[in-house]
Amino acid sequence: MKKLLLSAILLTVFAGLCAFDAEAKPLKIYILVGQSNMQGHAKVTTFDHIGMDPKTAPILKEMRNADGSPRVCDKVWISAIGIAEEERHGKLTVGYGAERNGPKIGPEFTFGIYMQKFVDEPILIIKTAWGGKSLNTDFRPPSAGPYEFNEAQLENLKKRGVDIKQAKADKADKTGHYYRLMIKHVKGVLGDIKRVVPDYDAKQGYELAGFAWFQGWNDKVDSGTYPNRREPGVGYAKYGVWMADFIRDVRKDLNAPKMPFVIGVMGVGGMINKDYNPRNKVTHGNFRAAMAAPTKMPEFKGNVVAVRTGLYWDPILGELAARWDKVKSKSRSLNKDKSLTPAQRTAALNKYKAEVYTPEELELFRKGTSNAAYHYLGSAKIMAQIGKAFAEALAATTEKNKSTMDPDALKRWQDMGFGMFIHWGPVSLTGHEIGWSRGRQTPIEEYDQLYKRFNPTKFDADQWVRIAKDAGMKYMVLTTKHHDGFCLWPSKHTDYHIGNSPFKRDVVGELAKACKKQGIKFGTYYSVCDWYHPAYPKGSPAGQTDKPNPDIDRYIKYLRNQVTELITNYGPLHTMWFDVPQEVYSDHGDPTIAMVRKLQPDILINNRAYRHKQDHNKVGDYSTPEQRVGGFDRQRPWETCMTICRQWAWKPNDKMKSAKQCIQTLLQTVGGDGNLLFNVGPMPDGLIEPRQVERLKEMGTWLKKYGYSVYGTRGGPFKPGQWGASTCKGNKIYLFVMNWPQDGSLKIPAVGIKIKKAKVKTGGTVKMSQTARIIEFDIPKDDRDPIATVIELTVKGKAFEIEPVKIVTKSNSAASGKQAKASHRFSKGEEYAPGKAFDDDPETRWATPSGTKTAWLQVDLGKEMTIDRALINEGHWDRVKNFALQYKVDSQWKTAYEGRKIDSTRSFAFDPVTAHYFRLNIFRAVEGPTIWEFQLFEAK
Ligand code: FHN
Repeated sequence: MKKLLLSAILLTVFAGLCAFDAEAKPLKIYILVGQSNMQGHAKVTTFDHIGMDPKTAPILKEMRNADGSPRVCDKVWISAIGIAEEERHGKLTVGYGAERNGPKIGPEFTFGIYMQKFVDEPILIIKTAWGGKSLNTDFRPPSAGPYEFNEAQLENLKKRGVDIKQAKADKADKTGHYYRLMIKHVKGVLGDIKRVVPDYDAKQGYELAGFAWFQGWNDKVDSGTYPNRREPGVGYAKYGVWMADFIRDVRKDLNAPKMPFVIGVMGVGGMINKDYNPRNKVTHGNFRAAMAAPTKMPEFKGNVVAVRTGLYWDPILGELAARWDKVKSKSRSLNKDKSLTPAQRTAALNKYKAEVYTPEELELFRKGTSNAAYHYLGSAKIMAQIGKAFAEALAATTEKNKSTMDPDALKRWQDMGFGMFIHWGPVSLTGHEIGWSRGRQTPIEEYDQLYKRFNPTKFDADQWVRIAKDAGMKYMVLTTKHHDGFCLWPSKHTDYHIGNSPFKRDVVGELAKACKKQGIKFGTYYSVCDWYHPAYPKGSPAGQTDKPNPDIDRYIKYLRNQVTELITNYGPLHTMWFDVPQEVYSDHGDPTIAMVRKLQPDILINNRAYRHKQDHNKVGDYSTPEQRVGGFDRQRPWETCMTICRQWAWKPNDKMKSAKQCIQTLLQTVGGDGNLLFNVGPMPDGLIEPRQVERLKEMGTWLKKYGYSVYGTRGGPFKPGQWGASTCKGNKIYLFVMNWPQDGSLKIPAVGIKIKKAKVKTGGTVKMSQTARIIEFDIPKDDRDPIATVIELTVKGKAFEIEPVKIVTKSNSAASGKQAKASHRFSKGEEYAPGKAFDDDPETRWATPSGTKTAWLQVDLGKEMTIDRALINEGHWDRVKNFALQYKVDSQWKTAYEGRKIDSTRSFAFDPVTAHYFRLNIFRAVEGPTIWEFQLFEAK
């Protein structure tokens, strides 16, 4: 009995500790510092207003219990000073804003709620915030040195008869006082965490996981310290310098060198745009830029971010508040009118109010505000969003720094290898290209009305998914919103969506469901650029026009809301396929990526989430070569996206690729260790064109037979080329021989592998011989498959561990390896020399400087030869628009063949001509032409 009792007691004690779970991680501690707006002057009485906006209503749900009482966070502790005489500490709830006329909240309430959600562990917030404090003096960090009065200030003090010495002494006293108070309090709390977090166990330790700074007002209005406030980049530059000092000193003093920082950039009045109050536009703009300056410093890249709080300003409340200033001055003037009785005064004031506000407006103003504009109107709606944004930004920074692509998700995706891309929307009614035809082939007004007659009644998501499955595709990516801004799901963040078309049905939803049902992975394409959305800076045609009221921050908010909607409503998605991030860079892109990862940790994100200043292949989880097969690469995951016809969206009688082209493209892609995302553009009635369905079925038929050589394989070890491509899995290598060398057998470098067995999977027999250097395969012509002869090789050990090698099959081009010269060269080096077009290696090319519009490439065959056929490989560039194949006779160039387009690899036959020198003369190219292979074949 006694033993049972003892173990019961132990159990409860242990259970108690479990609240903080035995293998408790270090307690994450977040520090919130600033002045009155970090104190927080948003009264709890303004909470209801949050619920009146569908966008913020979900936040209110997190802030209140079902019975409407404020939430008390069980796993968030807080210690706060500066909000009241004494320190306040306990479980986070309302009332940790400024105490006077409370209860109030600052950013700490939603910061704590959302930060705890992000980290999913107990957290501690230490908040030190005092009203009316500046960075230049009160929070001045030690390494900023003493405060120096400038000439103008000293002048001014003298004029006011102030004792300079005393003034300097007073300033010295004040200098850094609140910086030291902050550090002292934080260290005090860290010294005895159990005092504020009863369940804290010193053994678990703590981690200073983030710092949020929300200050600014007292510096912005300080024309003494910042005399040239109107000078951009100069006026407030010192603030940025001291802010950087502050970050370094805090990290040093708290021994947290890597602690991520969020700077809450002032945003009273909203984002600075043409409607911003002109009186303050310049100075406020300069000050906000100075506040965010540290985020641009290399040492702070990725670990100091800015949150532009203007995003969360409520313009309606702001406008109502502006009117209240009139009421206040009216009241002041009535108060001065001694002829009025109090009752008359009140009546007059109420009459005036009724002129200024409608009853609804006054109600809204009362409901939504509780303090002055510089305290963000005391609006809990604004403060709650700011707190959440601070948490998101810190989580994003931390997340980004932990770069968390889910490797298993990547493996699953690579094993799939082949997916369907779908470009669709009301534009299909026109047969022109999606997005790009807006303001070109189709006037903008007409384009934007297309959805009113978009009614694809034959749309059947199950049928599309079946077509993809029958094609051997394992995943699908749909354009949920392309550059034209139209949404194929009933988004609650815009009216420009399928729900407001005659069709009404949720295309994204139905397709996501159908994919799930048939075991196909579903992903969403989402265009970052939006030439339709008023806040996105660029417009149609082709993003080459400027919008009248650009507001990139507002647009990014819209983008993040929609991306969240897609993941939340239709997830889990296998990928978020962003596109054309024209005006969006890392400062907006990284937090978006982190947000997406947070919403779905195993999602894959492509490399078009934002424009990377140096190398777009550093963005996201995989690269996306377009309309060309990417280069062999086993390090950086990649996926070629390509159209089955020419256009992305449906176009009547668009030129469709042959089955051979389609299947060879797939094999060249997986042979390069890439995935192929093959695009169809469904018709406006909702059907995928029968001829495209047929073509896809042909691919499916091939994959039904030989899919084992594609799915779950890796590219190589024999790199793709004109000869073909190879994949490997386990101890198998699959050769896809697409072009047999003219001299008969395929010779591949032995690379130290012993082929134990070779089997022709496409039928027939293979004669294989191997020496230490070369392995030779020969298959009778009749057994060679016109699309790809599949030869399965069995090797000892893991085939993937064989060092990848290139197979350059000597073409029987008369020009192969011959002397070459050209009118232009991309660079002095050999890399893009003319000879690269005659080396039988489809991975090398002759290139010309960008902007080159005409050029020629000449080869010396070494003697007179009679030629009647040429092959030109322009890779994926499609730049040559008019050219001639010429040969020199009596030092005159004559034309053997003239053409308009090469477009990837084409061979041209012409009447036999005899000459020593031949050239490709390019009369017109859209961009610096580049040729990967130029081959000439003797007339038989
Ligand atoms: O402009 C788009 C185009 O319409 C299409 O969506 C492709 C797909 O990768 N991406 C852009 C062009 O790079």
